[in-house]
Amino acid sequence: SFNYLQVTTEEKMAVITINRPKVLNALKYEVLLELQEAFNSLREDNEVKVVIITGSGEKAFVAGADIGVMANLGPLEAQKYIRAGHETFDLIAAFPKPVIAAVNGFALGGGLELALACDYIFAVEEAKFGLPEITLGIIPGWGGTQRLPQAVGIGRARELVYTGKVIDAQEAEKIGLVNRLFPADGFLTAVQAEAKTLVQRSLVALNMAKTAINAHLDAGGPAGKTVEIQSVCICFASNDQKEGMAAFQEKRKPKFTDS
Ligand code: CO8
Repeated sequence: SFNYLQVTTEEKMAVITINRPKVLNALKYEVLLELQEAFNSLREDNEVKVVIITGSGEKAFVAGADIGVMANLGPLEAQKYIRAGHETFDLIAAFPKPVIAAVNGFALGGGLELALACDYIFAVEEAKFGLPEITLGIIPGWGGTQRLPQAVGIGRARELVYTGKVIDAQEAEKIGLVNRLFPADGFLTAVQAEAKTLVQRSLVALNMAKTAINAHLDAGGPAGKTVEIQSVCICFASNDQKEGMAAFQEKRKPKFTDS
């Protein structure tokens, strides 16, 4: 019953596939709402112990928030979109069963932020990772400024956020962003085979393990996320944001002039 997701369940594992391949599975607002709906129903589903998220097509996991949607948002509309992303990814991070990101291609911007909200990441050898928001005149706004430093350390996170550079899967594995790489051929089957180990574990114990690890991650409180939301909203009041996103759509280099 979803427009932008496919959800299948087999052997106690659910697979959610984000299905907008023409725009590299970009997460427009309605996709976020559908993700929330899917997770809310899988939470109650006793036939499901593990959730795997992946992207449709061979090119991308998720190439980020939808730049076409964001390009001309006013500050309040931007705030609504930003909050929806936070609510969705917080729901996934706190989901009472393990959630694995199966990154089958580009995981950029909001796509990497989605993967970072999952318990861990498996990827194909050709996957690419990055937070290129700064090249659009904004900053990561769906938890990336908080979760990336936790995943790879503060220096590497700063470099990725300030430069917006995209790294390959081998480097992502080396810096601990990705747990393991697999060939593209048979990727989802390989991820499901790994996830089977979790199916054999106690759901109560898995839930408690996740709760305890999350308590460590959340020990700093919500202040970081609040600052991130305010900061990305400020970017949406700049000319540089309009220029950065127009340049992407016109397939040219942006000229940033705000001070
Ligand atoms: N949003 C909308 N459309 C997209 C996106 C996207 N994020 N990414 C790709 N597309 C579209 C392209 O415009 C293109 O459409 P068309 O065929 O109509 O021209 C189609 O998908 C295929 O893409 P490309 O032709 O660009 O494919 P390439 O192989 O040449 O390049 C890339 C692939 C490198 C992935 C390239 O598409 C790219 O750089 N995409 C954008 C990546 C990016 O900057 N992501 C970050 C977005 S910002 C973000 O996620 C912020 C999240 C939190 C803040 C929320 C604030 C509200």
